[in-house]
Amino acid sequence: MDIITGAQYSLVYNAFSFTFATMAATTIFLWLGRSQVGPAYKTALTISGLVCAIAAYHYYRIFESWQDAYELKDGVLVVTGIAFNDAYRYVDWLLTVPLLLIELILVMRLTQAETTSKCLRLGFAAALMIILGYPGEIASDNTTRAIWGTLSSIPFLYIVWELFKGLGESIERQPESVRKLVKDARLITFGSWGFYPIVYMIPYTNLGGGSVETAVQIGYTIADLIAKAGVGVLIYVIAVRKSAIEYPDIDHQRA
Ligand SMILES: *C/C=C(C)/C=C/C=C(C)/C=C/C1=C(C)CCCC1(C)C
Repeated sequence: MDIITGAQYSLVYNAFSFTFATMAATTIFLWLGRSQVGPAYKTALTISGLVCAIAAYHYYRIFESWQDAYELKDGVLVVTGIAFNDAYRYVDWLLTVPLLLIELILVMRLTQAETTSKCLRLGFAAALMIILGYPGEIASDNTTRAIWGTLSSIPFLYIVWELFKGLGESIERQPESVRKLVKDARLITFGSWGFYPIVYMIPYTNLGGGSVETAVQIGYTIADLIAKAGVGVLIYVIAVRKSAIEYPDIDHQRA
């Protein structure tokens, strides 16, 4: 473990705690929101809530692991020898990243055949991207990190291509009032996802060890908040608007 300052420790500690609360609250919001949408959109909200629930659990575990890794001795922060467990993050991503792509596809309400084939291809590519990134994340030397990072970027580029090329045509078929929102959801997904490989490269900067650890933890945490809670709420708004058009008899709350 790298030596970090007391201020860096507190910053990461508070960020993990805040993120646990935000993910848990968003889960409740998204699941309660199911009652405001038509039947075709309920699964999209169930899955969006599930993503935040899985993340809330893992942030709680990450938070505990962070507490176990350091202790204050005579006013000085020291490492306890219990390693901070980065695997929670990657296990979380392995579950949530395919689900995030599925929630985006579900809210578009494509044909059944299109939905199945896109969910399978994108879900598989997303899982592969995370699996290939992990050996690099835990590697102690930067060459190994670069090799696995490069391999992981191949499925990542495929996903970006599918989001823009494959889903592009389907977006043009969305009702006009939600077309821009669906495009925004795709753009925010792309923007926040693009942030992860940048954070992954922080160890190549000439920041000191403790600052690298802090910047990586804060960077991934911000990206997770946008990609999971932020996109989840956007999916909710799209689902409510589309339901108002497609199920005029349901009493929707305006969103
Ligand atoms: C909720 C978590 C999300 C949306 C995580 C997304 C993660 C990525 C897009 C990670 C991508 C990576 C690369 C493209 C190369 C370097 C290794 C990774 C795994 C950080």
